[in-house]
This record gives sequence, C-alpha cells and structure tokens, in this order.
Amino acid sequence: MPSQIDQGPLYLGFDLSTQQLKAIVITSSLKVLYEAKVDFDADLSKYGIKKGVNVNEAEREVYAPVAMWLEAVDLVLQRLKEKGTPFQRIKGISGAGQQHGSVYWSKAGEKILGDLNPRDTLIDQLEKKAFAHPNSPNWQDASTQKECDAFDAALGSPEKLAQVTGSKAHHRFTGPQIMRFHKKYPDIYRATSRITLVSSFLASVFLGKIAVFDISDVCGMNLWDINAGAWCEPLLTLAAGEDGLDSLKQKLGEVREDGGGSLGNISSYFVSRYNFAPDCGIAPFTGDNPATILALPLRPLDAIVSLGTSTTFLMSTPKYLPDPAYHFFNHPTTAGLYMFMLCYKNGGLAREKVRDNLPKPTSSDSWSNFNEAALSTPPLGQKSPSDPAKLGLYFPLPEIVPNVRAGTWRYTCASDGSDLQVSEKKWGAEAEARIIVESQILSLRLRSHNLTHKPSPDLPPQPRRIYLVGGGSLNPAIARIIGDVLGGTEGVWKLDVGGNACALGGAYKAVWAMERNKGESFEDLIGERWKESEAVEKVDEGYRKDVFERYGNVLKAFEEMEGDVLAGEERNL
Ligand code: XUL
Repeated sequence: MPSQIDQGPLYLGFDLSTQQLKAIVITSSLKVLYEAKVDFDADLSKYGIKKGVNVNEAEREVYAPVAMWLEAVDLVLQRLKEKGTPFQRIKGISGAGQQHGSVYWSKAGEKILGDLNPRDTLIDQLEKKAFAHPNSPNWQDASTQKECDAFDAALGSPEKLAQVTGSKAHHRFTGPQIMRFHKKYPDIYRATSRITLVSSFLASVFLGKIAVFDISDVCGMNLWDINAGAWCEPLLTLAAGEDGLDSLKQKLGEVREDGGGSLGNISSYFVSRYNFAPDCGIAPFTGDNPATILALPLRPLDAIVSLGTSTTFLMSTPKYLPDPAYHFFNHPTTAGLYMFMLCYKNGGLAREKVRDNLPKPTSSDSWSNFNEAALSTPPLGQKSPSDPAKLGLYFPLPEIVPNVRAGTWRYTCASDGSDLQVSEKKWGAEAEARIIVESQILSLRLRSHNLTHKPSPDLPPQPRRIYLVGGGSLNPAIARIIGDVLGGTEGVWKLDVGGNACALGGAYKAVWAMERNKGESFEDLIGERWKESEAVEKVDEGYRKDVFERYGNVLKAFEEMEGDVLAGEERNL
C-alpha cells in the first residue's frame, strides 16, 4: 500500500517574518517533508533593506516594502517546486505574519488580485497599482508616541485601554500607526480601499481577494474590544480623525471568530502557475506569536519562552487578566482561551554584553565561560543565607517591561526580600553572568504568577511544562536557571524546530483547519498526532523546591526594585 507520505494530503505553512519568508510542507500526521525560505537581505537586497527593513531615523520610522514580500512569495514557491513539492496534494494553507504591520490596498488592487494572469509574476501585476502606499510599518517602528498618548487617554487610562483591547498603547500597534498614517498622508488614507495586517495580506494573496482579520492577530491593533468581540468604535473614530468612523470600518472589514475552516479556495493564479489543486483551502492566517503557540499542543499552564534578540514569554490561559505591562490576545484557535504575552526588547544582546566582559573562551563555544560562571555562582550570588541577595536590571536598550530608559541597576536585599538597597559596587562579570539571567527570568515569574495556579495541592503555583525556542534555547546554563527560577513541574524542554516554530505552527493550523471534526479542538487534534519524542527534548528537570522558594522570597523585592527604578525615571523627567 502506498504510504501517506507518498499519497496523502499535504499542508503548507508560511511565516512572513521581518527578515525572511519561510515555507514548510507537512503531512496529515505532522511530518515535515519540504522546506524553503527567502532571506530578504540575501535574496532581495535590491530593495535597499537591512535586516528586512528600511529606517527613517529622523522620524523613528521602520518599514518594509510590500513589493519585496510579493516577490518573495513567487520565489519561495519556485524554491519549493525545485525541491519537488507536489503542490497538487496540498489541501490547505495557513501561516503567520509578523504582528502589527499594516498594508494599504487601493481599489484597483482588490480587482487585480482577483484577476491575476498566471504567466506574469505577482510583483509585475500588483506592485504599481494594487497599493495606495508602497510600504508597511514594521513592529520596530517607534514613530507614534503622540498617537499612543491619545490612545492611552481615549478610554480614560492605559489600564482601561488594556482592559478593552488587551494592551495599553504601543508604538508598533496598528491603531496608533493608522492614526499617524491618516495624519501624515490624508489623501493616501482616502485612496486606501482596504487595510490588512501582514497575516491577512498574505492570506489575501493566496485567496485572490481581501481576507478578513484573524481573531487573534486583530488583538495586536489596539482597536478590537476583546470582551465585546467587536471593533471599539471610539478608538476607530480616534484613528480615523476627520474622516470619521465609517471610513475606517470599511477599510478594516470583518473579523472572523473561527480560527479554523476555510476562507475560500486558492486563487486560480496558483492553480495554473504552480499546479495547486483548485480546491486547496486557505485557512485564516495569524500573527507570528500566536502561530508559535500552535507549534505544539500547548496546554493551559504550559509556557513558551522565546530566547531571541528579544525575549518573549507566551502562555495559553483561560484567564483574561489584562494589565498595561503585558499583552492579551484571543487564542488563535480555541474560543475561551487567551494568549498571554510578555515582549522584552532586552534579551540575547544584554546577555552578550555581560558575556563579553568575561575572558574569551579558547573553545569554539563562545558561551562556555559565561555558562561556567553562571552555573558556579550560587542563586542570587549568596554563598550563605546571611549574605545579601543580589538583584539587577540590565537594559542596554530602553525596555518596554518595565518602561524604562537604557541602563544597569544593582540592588541587594536580605534572603526574605526585606531591606532592599542600592548596591554601590559592581559584582564582577562572573557573578553577573548568573544575575542577568536570573533577573530576566524573575521578571517573567513576577508577571506570570497570577496566571498560574497550583498544578496539584502540594505544589506552589507555577507553569507545568516550559518550552524554550530561539537561539538561547541551546544554552544549558540558561535552561537550568529557568528551571531554578520559574520551576515547571514537568520540566524545561527545548523545541527542536527552534527558529521555524511559526511556520510549523501555521502548517499545524492548516491541518486542524481542514481536517477537524465538528467541535474538535486544535489541542485535541494536534495532541493526538504530535510525537513528543521527535519534537522536543527535556533539557532541565524544572521545579526544585528549595531554590524555587528562595527566588519566591525575593520576588517582592524585585518588584520593589523595578518600582524604585521607575520612580527614578519620573524624578529625572
Ligand atoms: C509582538 C511583536 C513582535 C513581532 C515580531 O508584539 O511586535 O514579536 O510580532 O515579528
């Protein structure tokens, strides 16, 4: 009998991220068969981008050319074709887009999209006429401080905005971006027929018509009322300025509640040009962070720590407890669940700075001295319980969580968290290797502990499993300290697909979207097919009672230290 690998249906997942477009093709049983990618700097440098974006420093704008993404779509499909991908077997497509970015379509664009000629490329047909504006603001853009102030004030306070939309105002969020776009280019705003996110932009290209927003990615706009499940009209009105609520409502269109099913069949352009089956379904695409939590059957109480240039912490949770310090989104597949996210600017780079103060290792592992120092330093730098516990904040870049300027701060406290004091002396690079990692993870513990509960009556609240993705997930010392500080009753695990988690999450979403039985959840369907031994590896045992308690005892002091640093910011204003 021919195997499913040779015969069965296939699913395609994309990840349109800042620097690359990745594609992964998998079977119904989640086996990865084909992969391809386009790297914008390496393959499409003619757009003049660096690390995938253009920067206008004077206005703190960061943006990407939409034409580059279109060119990347044809290129990545071409690369999959060269690897022998049988496109006609692909039954469903989904994917992820970098969050918050927006694409401004013209009226003509909608029409051309539905009428593409398979003999010409996407870029030849769409670049000139399909967009009211050639660029998409990127999540690293910081040009919208005024607009954020207006958003934070619009409903009364940042707390209220977070309550309604899941986040306080952020520079990168689409609502403040649209508000600035409207002010800066009023005529282009008026010539814009539809606005999509990056996720719905990519879905639109495959669908051959403008795709609706996804229920999770829409929460990255500061425009969606999560509890009401509707646009927050006062915020739309604010963003649309004198053009008024209806102008923006029309440009945004609908939001689909169901993360599964099909938005429609693939556009005939791809059927004729690449030999896709005409009934290949396009499932809703989502944001890259929501797609990351779909790269495995994440259960409530499990957490993902993404250790890249920045650090993100993701959890799926039934609790909606918004706060200006973090983000809540609707879960991308499962109604009644939410995605909790912390997004730090300082992560890998801050650790590298501490590493570079240590002697250079003679071995090829540039982290070996850092790791040795981190593991040979006792928790909180205390040789005995009567020693002061060391707490620090290491932010070479201005930080979002908490919102403070760049700087390094060192404090000490007693083992029970009392007697917090500024430390006048530095502690030396050896001790700091541990303290910086502890500090990054204490911040995660502080902000996530309200979302966790006791996994069993005899255990304190903490995550169940902690999954690590991104470059830092390869570092055993970091895994160990994460286990020390955050616990994890079922241990700390490393996800093998590391850097490809979003594209894989997109492909899993396509499988679930097309193959689910009535009422079957993503977690159930993927959970049944997912082979743990092939996908993840346990890298630390996680919860250890004594050390977990020691960190718990200083958590309040850590919070107090942040408060003191924040108060210092106000004093310095
Ligand atoms: C999340 C965020 C980034 C981008 C990266 O709020 O801005 O993680 O989604 O692509």
